[in-house]
Amino acid sequence: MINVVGLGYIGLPTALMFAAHGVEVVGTDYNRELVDILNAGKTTFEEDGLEELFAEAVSKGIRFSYEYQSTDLYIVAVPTPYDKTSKKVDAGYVARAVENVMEVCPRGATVVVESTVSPGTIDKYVRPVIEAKGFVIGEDIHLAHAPERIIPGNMVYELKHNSRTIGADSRAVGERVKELYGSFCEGEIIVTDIRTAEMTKVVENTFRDINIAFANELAKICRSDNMDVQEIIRIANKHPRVNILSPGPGVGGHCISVDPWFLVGDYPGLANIILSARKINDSMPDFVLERIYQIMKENVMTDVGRVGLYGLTYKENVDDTRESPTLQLLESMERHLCGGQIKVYDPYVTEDKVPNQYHDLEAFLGDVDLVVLLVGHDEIRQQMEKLKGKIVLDTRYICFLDGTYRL
Ligand code: SAJ
Repeated sequence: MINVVGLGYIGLPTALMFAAHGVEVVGTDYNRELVDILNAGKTTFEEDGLEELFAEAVSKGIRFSYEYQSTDLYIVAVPTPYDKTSKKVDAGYVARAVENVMEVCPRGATVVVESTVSPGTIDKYVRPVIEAKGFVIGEDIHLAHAPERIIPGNMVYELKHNSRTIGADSRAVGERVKELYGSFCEGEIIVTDIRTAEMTKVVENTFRDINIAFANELAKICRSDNMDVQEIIRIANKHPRVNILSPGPGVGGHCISVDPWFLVGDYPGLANIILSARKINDSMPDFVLERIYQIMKENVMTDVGRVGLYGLTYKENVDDTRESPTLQLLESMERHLCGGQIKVYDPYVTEDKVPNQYHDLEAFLGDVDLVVLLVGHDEIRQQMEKLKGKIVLDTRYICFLDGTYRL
C-alpha cells in the first residue's frame, strides 16, 4: 500500500493516478476539511480530467485520512515555500511530514519525496530527521526523490505521459521506485542520484523563467521603440533553433516564480542571469500599471474606477491564484494609493478574494471602460466580441479587435 502524504495540487492527482492503476492507496492530509471534502466524494480544485480520475480511483478503493499509515511506501507531496527574506527553500513542511512518517513506518520502508526542493535540501533537512529516530538510511529506511513535473491545466495528461526523474541513493532503490511509477507513467523514467534529481527540477523551472524574462525584456524594448514584440517573436521562432516564450503581465504560480530563488539564495554571486530574470519578471505588474496610466491619459480617462482587470488566477483556465500577477498589480496600486475602486473579474475565482470583485462577466463589462486582459481564459477568448466598444489593454496577445493596446 502507498501512503501519499499531502493531498494538494500534486499529491491528490498522484494518489488518484496510482489508485486508478490498481495500486492500493491511502491519501493523508492534516487539513481535516480537505479530507472531509474528498471523503464526501468531491474534488478540491478544478483540473481537466480530475473528476473522472477521482471517480476511477474511488471505484478502485482509494481512501483518504487525517492519519499517517503504517506501510512500506510513502510519497511526500507537501508544499515547499521559500523564505521571502533569505530566498532559501523552506523545507519545514517536508521535514515535518517525514518526521511524522518516521513515527509510524516499519523498518524497510521507502520514502519518496515529490516536493520540489533545492539541491542539498534532502541531505540537510530530511536525512537528519530520519537519523534522529535511530534509523540507518539505506538499511532501515530507503530514500528517493521523484520531483513532480506536471503543469496545472494539463496535469492528468502530463502525469501519465511526461518523462520522470527518480533520484535514489542506490540503483536498486531507484529501480524499485521506477517500477512503481511505471504502473501509470508512460514516459521515460530516468534513475539518478538524489542531488542530481533535486537540481534538475529547479533547473527546469529556472530555464522557463529565464526564457519568459527574455520575452518580457523584449516587450519593454519594443514598447520603447514602437515595435511589435509579438510579431518579432513569431518570426524569430521560425528559426529552427529559436523558441522564445510569450511576454505577459508577470510570472505567477507556485513553481516558476519560486524555484529560481532557491538557486539565488543558495549560490549568492553565482546565480546572476537567474536573479536578473526574476527581477524582470517581478517588474512586469508595475510595467502593466504604467501602461494602464498611459492609456488612461491617451483616452482622457480620469476615473480609475472605470478600469477593469480581467483575470485573477496566475494563468489561463486554472483556479489557482498563488503569486498571481493580478494580485501583485493590485498590491502595487494600493502602494500608489490608487487601488480603491479598480474592478476585477475572474470566472474561476468564485469566492470574494479582493475588493470590487465581480462574479458576472456582463455586469463587470457594464461597469468599466478600460478592460485589462491579464489572463487568457477560454471564456474570454471565445467571446472577444463582448469587448467591442471598450478600450482594451491586452497583456496576453489574445485580442485582435481593432485598436487593442498591448504591453
Ligand atoms: N507565462 C508567461 N509566458 C509564457 C508562459 C508562461 O508569462 O510564455 C507565465 C504564466 O502565465 C504563469 C507563469 O508563467 O503566470 C508560470 O506558468 P507556466 O504555465 O509556465 O508554468 P507552471 O508554473 O504552471 O508549471 C511549471 C511547469 N514547469 C515547466 O514547464 C518547466 C510544470 O511542468 C512544473 O511541474 C511546475 O512548474 C511545477 O510544479 O514545478
